Amino acid sequence: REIAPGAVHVPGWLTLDEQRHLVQACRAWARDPVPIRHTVLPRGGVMSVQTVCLGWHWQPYRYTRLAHDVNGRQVADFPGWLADLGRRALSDAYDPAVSGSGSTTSQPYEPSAYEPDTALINFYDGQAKMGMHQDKDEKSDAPVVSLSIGDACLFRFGNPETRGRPYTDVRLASGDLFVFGGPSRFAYHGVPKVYPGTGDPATGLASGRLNLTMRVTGLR
Ligand code: MD5
Ligand code: FE
Repeated sequence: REIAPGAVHVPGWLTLDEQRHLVQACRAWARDPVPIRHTVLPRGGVMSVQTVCLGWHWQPYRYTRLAHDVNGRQVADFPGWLADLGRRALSDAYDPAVSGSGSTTSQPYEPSAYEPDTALINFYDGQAKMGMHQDKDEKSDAPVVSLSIGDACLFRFGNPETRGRPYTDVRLASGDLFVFGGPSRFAYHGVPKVYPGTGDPATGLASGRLNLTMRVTGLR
């Protein structure tokens, strides 16, 4: 379903096997080489979400190779299989036959040209939230691919102009794909609520919500 031009939600895109594989991979990345942590914001706030990165380490508001604010180590490489999954995500999200998206903004980006070089893996416990924000630390307007596993959440997708209305509330559940491209790439968005107990333990995640986003930093 196309939520806004270039913003496409594909419910149940990941198979249970793919979700299990991603949960296992995220479990390993959450320990080594840089442990998952609550990001501390420059003004002293602590995010309720826990984050670990691949390829490039994000700390507000820049990307570095070394996790200076955690243990100083270089983050794990962005694996080729994950980039392949990202290209498949783009190609399905912008394929009207798969996503039901209108033809108006289909294929705002050529999937085979997509080379994501960073992933942010966010873990939400039952109380975690993410306030409305824009992702503009990337020096590229390539789409963001977002994958959700575990407990469902309320995802608030806004507009590129203001933090407030108009916005569209979407429930993101385990296995859902969301692609943010074209005019939606720099829209405000947030996660006001997680719905504890709504995930399937068969994914390997007993509680909480995992969100993995792939991005192009535009750095080298
Ligand atoms: C989440 N993550 O569920 C959300 C979903 C983040 C973040 O917001 O920054 O880690 S991904 C939503 C998203 C990410 C990047 C760009 C855009 C939306 N967008 O351009 O609208 O943990
Ligand atoms: Fe974001």
